[in-house]
Amino acid sequence: MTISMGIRALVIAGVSATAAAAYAHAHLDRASPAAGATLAVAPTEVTLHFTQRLEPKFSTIVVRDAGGKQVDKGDSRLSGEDLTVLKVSLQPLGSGSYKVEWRVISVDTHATKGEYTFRVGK
Ligand SMILES: [Cu+2]
Repeated sequence: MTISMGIRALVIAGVSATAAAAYAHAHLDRASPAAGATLAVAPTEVTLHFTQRLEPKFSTIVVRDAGGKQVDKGDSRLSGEDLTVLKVSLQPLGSGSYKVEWRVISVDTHATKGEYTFRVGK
C-alpha cells in the first residue's frame, strides 16, 4: 500500500464513523401536532416519530400548559410495530400555548431529549 492510499483509507474510515454516529441516536423526525403549529381544534394526543427504535420503559412525553401544569394523561406508550413512534393522550385542552417535553432512550441505550411548543386557538 502506498502512503497516499493509506491516508485515503483513513479519511474514508473517519467519514464512515461520523455517519454511523449520526444515526446511532433517536432524534425527533416529525411530530403531531408539529412544532410551532397553531391548531383551531384541540388535539387529543401527541405523536412523535423518531429516527431509531426506542426502549419503551424509559421513553416518555410530558405535555404542559403555559403555567407548567401537566395536561397529558400520563400514558406515554410506543405505538405501531416499528417501535419508533411514541404517543401520549391529552386531557381536554383549552386555548393557549402548550409545551411538549420528550425524553427517550433508544435501543442502543443512548438518551436524547427535547421540547417544542404548539398553540390551541388563535
Ligand atoms: Cu446512540
